[in-house]
Order: sequence, then structure tokens, then C-alpha cells
Amino acid sequence: MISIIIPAEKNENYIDRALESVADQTYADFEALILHSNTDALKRAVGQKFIKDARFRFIETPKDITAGAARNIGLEAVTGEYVYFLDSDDYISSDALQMLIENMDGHPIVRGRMRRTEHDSSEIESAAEKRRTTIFHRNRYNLVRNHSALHFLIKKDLIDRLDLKFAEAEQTYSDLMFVIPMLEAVEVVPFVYEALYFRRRRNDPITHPSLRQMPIEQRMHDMFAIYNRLKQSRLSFEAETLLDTLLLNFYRKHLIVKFKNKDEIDVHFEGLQETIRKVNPSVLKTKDKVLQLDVRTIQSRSRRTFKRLSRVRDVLRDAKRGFTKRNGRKEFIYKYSYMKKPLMDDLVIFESFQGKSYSDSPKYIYQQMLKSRSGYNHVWVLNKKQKLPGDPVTVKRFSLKYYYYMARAKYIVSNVRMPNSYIKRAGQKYLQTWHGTPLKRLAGDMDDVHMPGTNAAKYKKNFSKETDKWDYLIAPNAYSSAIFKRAFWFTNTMLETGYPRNDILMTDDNPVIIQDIKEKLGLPKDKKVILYAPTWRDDEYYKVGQYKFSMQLDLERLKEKFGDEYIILLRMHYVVASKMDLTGLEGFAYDVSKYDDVSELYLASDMLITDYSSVFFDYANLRRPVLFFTYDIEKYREQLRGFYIDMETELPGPLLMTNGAVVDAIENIGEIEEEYQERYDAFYDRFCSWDDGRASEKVVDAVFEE
Ligand code: C2G
Repeated sequence: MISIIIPAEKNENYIDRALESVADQTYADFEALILHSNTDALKRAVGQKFIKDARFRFIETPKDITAGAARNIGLEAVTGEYVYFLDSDDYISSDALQMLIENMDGHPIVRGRMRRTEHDSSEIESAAEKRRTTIFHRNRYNLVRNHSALHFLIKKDLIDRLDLKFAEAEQTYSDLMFVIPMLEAVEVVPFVYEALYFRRRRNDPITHPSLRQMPIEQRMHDMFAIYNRLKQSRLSFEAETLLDTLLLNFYRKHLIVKFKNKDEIDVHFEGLQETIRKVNPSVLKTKDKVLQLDVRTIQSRSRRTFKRLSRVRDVLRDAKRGFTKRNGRKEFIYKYSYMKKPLMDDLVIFESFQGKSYSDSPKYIYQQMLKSRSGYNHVWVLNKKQKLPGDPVTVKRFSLKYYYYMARAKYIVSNVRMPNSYIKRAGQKYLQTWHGTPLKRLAGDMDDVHMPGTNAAKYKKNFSKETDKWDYLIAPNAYSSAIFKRAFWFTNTMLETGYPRNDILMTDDNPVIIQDIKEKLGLPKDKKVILYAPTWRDDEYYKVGQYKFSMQLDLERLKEKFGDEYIILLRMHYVVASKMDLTGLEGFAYDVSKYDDVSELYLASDMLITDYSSVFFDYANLRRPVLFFTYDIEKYREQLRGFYIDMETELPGPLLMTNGAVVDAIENIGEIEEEYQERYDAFYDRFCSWDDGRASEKVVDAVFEE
């Protein structure tokens, strides 16, 4: 019988998938030992069939023990002849155990193949990829480069004879205590290609880190402790190579970065020195020269010498980046020259949508500053040349001047994230206005990330680094305030003021502004205006930051039907790079994607068509009709983002799936308004009631002294 040991603490979301894969095994002679500190609660959470099946044993552990300690408790309870470890957030192919046991061939251990996966999948290898078993000899240590005991099938005899146990005090690297002595005791390990283990890539390193995503501090402590303990016994050269390489890689990957802060060297140098002195010189010789120099300095020199060396190294490394990385030279000057100059207390730098426009809340905060605060100087980040009221300095994003002002301005006002290269200085105040009431899940609330060039874990890590820098964040309504706190991990000052960008929607001289806008855009004044403003799709792109949009709205049909009465303004989201071809639609459809300020377009329109864009939350301030053209709602909701509110029951207008439905709705817009009156009122109360036309004033009062 095979005893499968499954620590299940904190993985309640995934465990059913893991147990399912165990229940599905073609090799049925197993027991599953499921370890948890509250087995009653766990039993309520898992599928009934696992409780009825006596092969699944739920074993209660003390609270707050490490995964290693839980596995050791499992080992005590094992009744099988073979032992196998499965993590409760992973799963295995249905013939995994059978393949492993059949290929053991009299050896005491066997290993199968690991796969990384982000999603639940039942996808198993295609036959073409299948290969026979191979035998690992001296290279068997490569099988634990991930320092994990997973996916070995092990004879219980061997475990007993060697008295193998996991480290219990350490959260991470605990498996090394088990697998290194195990590999030392055998000569060969058969490796079975067909036996698959799916290792889940975890999505939330901030609030639910997997062990690998634990803070560096913890991992360093554990790594040093385990390394030192293992080094006490005599090890084969191969085992030493594995351990030394793990240590050196850890140093290179994590500690060099950590030691950019020189105080960290003071805290950790002694522990590091004691540990790194044990590295086998012949292993060290195989590593690159720069690493060798670092390690030798740590081994034989004082903390002060090492500190001095690492300071020089940081500058050299940044200088090298200066030659290789785009904007690297400017970043170097930013860091080593501009950042050394004092902050300018009266300087404010404004940016909206990455310098793409003079718009959104930063624009209205700026205008309010012009009105009510003298004594400040202003810089606008703008990628195209443009004359602005108040004649501020304008700089292009990522120009040398941009870096200069970013280093020197005491105040930063932006509605999107700053670039990763931005370093927040002590004393700097960063006001983040954000750019919409969230409908689609945000940052920390996202399960998967489908944007190019990133994954959920990376995305969230970067995002939380950014939100850590925000001193103030604006909330347009109570609903957003609660979501922002959670999804942005935000604990600083929330300005619950409503959106500065919506102040203009409440002004009295509306008709005048509207005429102005229509003139500026060259629109006919005798026609009613439909504004079509959809959002972008995470998975449709040309490259990072440039998204595709394919127009599904049948403009020809709309023109034919409504051309006498209406015109339509087409407003693409600012990350959409697709060009529109409007031949034949002249005088009816206008591309206003480049128009700076969407708030002005709201004012100039009589009706909005959108999809999952936050624009409708703002537009509802006008109490004008809103239609939702949601032809891809299933994909958008299920696969891409997920929503915070129920689109079917809570929106102030109908969901329309086809062009036919859109035509009908426009034709009967009066009836729709009546039908949705009650919902519209409820929606307005919930999302618009903080917007009173004075948000800019309140924000300026809270952030900028007179
Ligand atoms: N926007 C616009 N034109 C569009 C779509 C959006 O001008 N066709 C502007 C609006 O000001 C809108 C903002 O960009 O409020 C954000 O756009 P969303 O479509 O909501 O999408 P996103 O940029 O992903 O931000 O909490 C809000 C979310 O983060 C959404």
C-alpha cells in the first residue's frame, strides 16, 4: 500500500482538486493522510465522497506548526509500505502512482516528472512526448534542485532505517533535511516521464504567499540554519555541490539586492560569513568570477571592507545598466545626481494616463491649485506639446527633465502607477487619484493575470511596491474606498471626497461648455450625440502596453438607422493602439480617442454606450441613459477579470449582446429610461452621492498647505 501524506493547512480552496486526483488513481491501494489543525472544519470544506471513503484519513495536528512538522506527524501514522508526499494545492495525473511503482525495479526510491501550472487542468501529455524511464546516477541530486521531497515514491523501510525527518523549526527549505540524506543512501533513482505532478503557481504572494514566496528574511534564516546543520555531517561531493549552489544562488539572487541597503549588511554579515565560509572551494571555483570575488571577501574580510566593496559594486552595476537598459543612462543620473539635490518644497508634478493627456482628476486638482493656492510651481508630464492654462513647465515622460523633476518635486500627483524606476524620497508626498470606480477586479483581488509580459504573482508584487508609496488615495464612493483598501493593501490616508474629475459634470454653465466642446470637435449642433466608450481586453494585444480592439458595433447599420437624428463619438481606451477606418461614415461617426478629457465628452453627449469600463460610474452623475454593449461578457467575466457587482441586476441600463439589441434600445430609449428609473436611482445613491462638485477643493485642502 502507498501512504500519501498531504499537509492541508491554509489550502482549503485547492484541496478538492488534490484529493480528486488521488481518488482517480488507477493504482487504488493507497491511504491518504490529510493533516490539518482543525479536521472538523476541513471535513466540512471538502467533498462528501472523501469523507465516506475510508482510504482518506483526516489527522488533526497542533495549531501553527510548520509543514515539515505536519509531514513528520504523517510519517508516524503511516501504515503503508511506500510513502509519497503530495501538497494540497497541487495534483497528480491519474496513473502517476501506478507508473511510479511499476518502474521502481527493486530500487528504494523513484521519481516522476514535475509540471508548473497556473490553472486546474486535466491536460495530460500527448503520446508523442512520452518517454521511457531513465536512470539518474550521480546526477540524481539535480532532481532536488527545487529542494523538494515531492513526487518521490519512497520505501518506508528506507525512511525508517535512515530515520528521515523534515526540519520542523523552519518554514522553508525544510525538505532538504529529508531528501539529502535520502539521496546519499541510494546509488540510483529511476525517473519516470509519464508520472506527472502538477505544481500550482500561486497567485497571491502578498496575502497568501506559498513557501517560495515567503519574505526573504524568513527564507534567509531558514536557508542558513538548514545549510549549517547539513554541513555538519560528511557529505558526498555531489551533495555539497547542490547545497553550496543553493546557497550561492540565494546570495546572488536575493542578498545582493537586499544589501543595497547598507544597514542590512550590519544586521546579517556575521551570520552570512559563518555560513558562507563552509562553501567547498572546488564548488566555488566553478562559479563566475564576480561571485567568487564577493564570496572570498565575505569569507576572509571584515564587514567594513565588504560594505565598501559592495557600495562600489552597486555603482558599477547601475553604470552598466546605464549602457544596456533603455533609459538606463538617465536613471543613473537620476539616482546619483538628481536624487542628491534637495527637495523643492513648492514644486508639484502632475501626470495623467502616463503623460498621454491633460485630463482626469490631476487636471482638475491642478486647476483648483491655480485658483486657490499661490506659492506653488507646477510641472506637467505631457508627451505631446501643448499649451496649458497657468503656463506650467511641461516635460515628456522618461526625458531627462522628467527624471529631474521626479527627484526634486515634493509633491507627485498621478492617476496611474509610476514607473518601477521611480524611487520615492523621504519627505516626498505622493497623491494617487486613481482613475475609476472598480467594476473589474483590481490588483490584489485578481486571481489570474492575462496581460502580456507578467503573471499574477509578479503583477501583485510590483503593484504592492507601488501602492506602498502612496500617501493619499482618492475614493469616489464608499464602495471604492473599501475595495481600494483591500485590493491595494492601502493603509495611508484615504481621501473620501468623490472624484475631482466629476466636478465639471455639476457646473452651472453647462450649456456654454457643451457648445464650446462641440465647436472644438467640429460636431454638428443639431444632432443628438451617442458616446461609445468601451474598455480594453487584457488578452488582446500587439505588445506590452499596446492593446487591440476590434469594433463589434455595426456602425453602418447605426448610421443608416439613426443618421438623421444622431451622431456617434467613438472613444477608445487610452491603452488601445488599433486604428479605426471610418470611410463611408463621415458626418456620422467621429474618432475622439485622442481628445484629452473624457469628462467633457460626457457633457457633450446625450447617451452613453459602454461595456466594462468604469466610465458609466462617472457618467451616471448626469442621469442620462446608459446602454451596455456586452457581446463578450462571458469571457470577460469568467476568464479575464471577474466583477465586483452583479452586471445583470445592479447596472443603470440594459445589457445588450447583439447589434440588433443595440438598435432596438436606441429606438426605444425613452421606455428604457422609464424601465430602469428605479435601478438608476439606487445606482446613483450608491456610487455618485459623494460627487458634489467640490471634490477638487477638498483634495487640495487636505494635501496642500496654503
Ligand atoms: N477611459 C476613457 N475612454 C475609454 C475608457 C476609459 O477615457 N474608452 C478613461 C476613463 O476616465 C475611465 C478610465 O479611463 O474612467 C479607466 O478606464 P477603464 O475602462 O475603467 O479601465 P482601466 O484603465 O482598466 O481602469 O478602478 C478602475 C479600474 O482600474 C479600471
